[in-house]
Amino acid sequence: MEKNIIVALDLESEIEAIKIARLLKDEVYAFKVGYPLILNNGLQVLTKIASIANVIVDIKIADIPDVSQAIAKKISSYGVKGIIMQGFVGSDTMKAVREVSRELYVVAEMSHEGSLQFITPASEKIALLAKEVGADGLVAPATRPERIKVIKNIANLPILSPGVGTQGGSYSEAMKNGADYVIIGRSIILSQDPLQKIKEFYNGVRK
Ligand code: BMP
Repeated sequence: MEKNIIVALDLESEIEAIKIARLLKDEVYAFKVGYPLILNNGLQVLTKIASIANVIVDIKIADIPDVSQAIAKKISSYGVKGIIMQGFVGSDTMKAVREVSRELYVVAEMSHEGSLQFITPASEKIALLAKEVGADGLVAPATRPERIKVIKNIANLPILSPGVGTQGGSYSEAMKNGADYVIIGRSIILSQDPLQKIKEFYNGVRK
């Protein structure tokens, strides 16, 4: 079975992140690296994690096209597999980031409660625009698995789904509803035994 968990390395310590990355590298599709690691250790941390396994950078780019493109270009020079951006900024920014990114993942809908206020009402349109600009995948919430299905049906793009474990979503429900990859952070990285934890998701012990 292809490993389809993306572990979110939301840690401040580079030493700890590298330790977990080495431990889990054969069990993940990729590691998601975002602000906690980058702000505490600099962009070089991306190259270090990328030498262990695939890295998807999640700084949810959401600026005007030129600035977003400059950010994505800089990030892309660190040997990473993909970049996550916000979709609510619209297709001009998406196109600009697309041009300079290896793989581009667009957030269609978020997993937290606040998404319902602005993002969820626009998520289907975001998904369609992301498809039009040639995104490689969409982010859709495991906390609302029925939304994964809707977003997948609309855009027919691979879905990366966060919100499993600590946020209350379920790995198996996300998969049943069409998630291709599931993003999991705290319930794996803060566990006493991350390797055992990730295996429990794969073998169904942990839902
Ligand atoms: P955790 O499993 O610890 O809740 O982490 C989820 C990860 O997914 C975090 O890195 C967070 O930034 C990201 N994420 C999310 O939780 N919801 C979204 O809608 C989009 C995300 O990128």
